Amino acid sequence: MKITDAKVIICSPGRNFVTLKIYTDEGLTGIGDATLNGRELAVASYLTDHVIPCLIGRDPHQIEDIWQYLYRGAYWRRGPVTMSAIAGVDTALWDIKAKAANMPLYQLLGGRSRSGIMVYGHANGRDIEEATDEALRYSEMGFKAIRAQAGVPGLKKVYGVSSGAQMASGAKFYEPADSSLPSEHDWSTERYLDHAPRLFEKLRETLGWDHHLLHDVHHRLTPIEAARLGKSLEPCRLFWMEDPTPAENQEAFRLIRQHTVTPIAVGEVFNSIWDCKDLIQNQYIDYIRATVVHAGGITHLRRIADLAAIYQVRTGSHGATDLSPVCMGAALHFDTWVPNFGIQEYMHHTDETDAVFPHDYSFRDGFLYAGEKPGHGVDIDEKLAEKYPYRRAYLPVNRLAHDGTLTNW
Ligand code: GCO
Ligand code: MG
Repeated sequence: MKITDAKVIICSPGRNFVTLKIYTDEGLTGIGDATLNGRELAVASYLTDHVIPCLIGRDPHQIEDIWQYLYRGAYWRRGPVTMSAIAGVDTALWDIKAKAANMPLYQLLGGRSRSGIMVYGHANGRDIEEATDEALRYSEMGFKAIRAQAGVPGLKKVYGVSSGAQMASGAKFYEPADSSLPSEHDWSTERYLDHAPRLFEKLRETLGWDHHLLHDVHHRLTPIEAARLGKSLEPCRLFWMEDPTPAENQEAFRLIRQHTVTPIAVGEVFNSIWDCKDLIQNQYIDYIRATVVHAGGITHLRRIADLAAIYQVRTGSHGATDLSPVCMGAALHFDTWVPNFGIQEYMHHTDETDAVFPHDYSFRDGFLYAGEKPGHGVDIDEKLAEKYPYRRAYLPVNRLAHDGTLTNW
């Protein structure tokens, strides 16, 4: 088989997505997600201008060789743009290989390791009461694991909390890139550290102890602040505390680890095994959240998961709405196979997005199930996609409430 062509499809059915479609001389096609929230066009150019010309004429079955060719061949290794582009190619090639084998992708990876994929949904509210009502709603929808976020008294806008309008429309999600130029949020660590434990006390009081509860810190704390948060949340027995501090310096997690037994998850912004290596080998973390789309595709994510398995670190892949259904489909096949699976994030896409990307995965009673169609089971309706052209949209920035210093959100 030979690759005859490839093209990048950019569309915005509610939000922006970049999809790579690869064509072969045998008529089989495959698609991969290459979306990088807020920097979509950089990946699209990387693919169109620099990667696609190198793919034509290659054998799509040589997935590993093509991965190495793109990774080593560029000389400039790693980074979110490069690795999302490679992920788009890699995912499309696995899709083609599985279609050629007439098997669902998880079968090629090594077969089924579990009956379904436990997912966590996002309950959030402007205050503790609203977040608790949302958590109850998620419990009624069947979720066994719920991530909870609440507004903080005295702060106007906190990332991860839906706007009033979104809540009123009954949305089960917030949109990460909410504006054509970055919107400005405010932050106070002092207020947050006093408030967050109260949210989880209320959730345990209301929901009891049967649900897994998760919380995302969005890299906002220093290691010692994160240690304090982890300690104060211990009585509420969290499934994990996510992104407690930025991980550019992996060593920063040692201090958190020394002070708390609240499990730690990190990795949604990681793009290679090198971002995870020290965290995993030193057992500073419990869950690695790298994804198919941002960490070089299935070929590379498998390597990360295998390293993690040696140290009893489990997977917990990022699955926000800015990762397209193509990524979700591929992730679910990966999750169905991977031996050290932990949990999968699941934020509902909009109906427009679901229509553009027909898929065969399904949600039932707190679990997602990969479909049985050959490939990863997700397609793109190109005609419909054309109706939703790209619209610039950015993630917010965050400033300290008392003096406006730019900080992490
Ligand atoms: C999560 C995330 C998202 C990200 C977003 C960035 O855990 O789901 O933190 O909200 O911020 O996906 O593009
Ligand atoms: Mg997160």
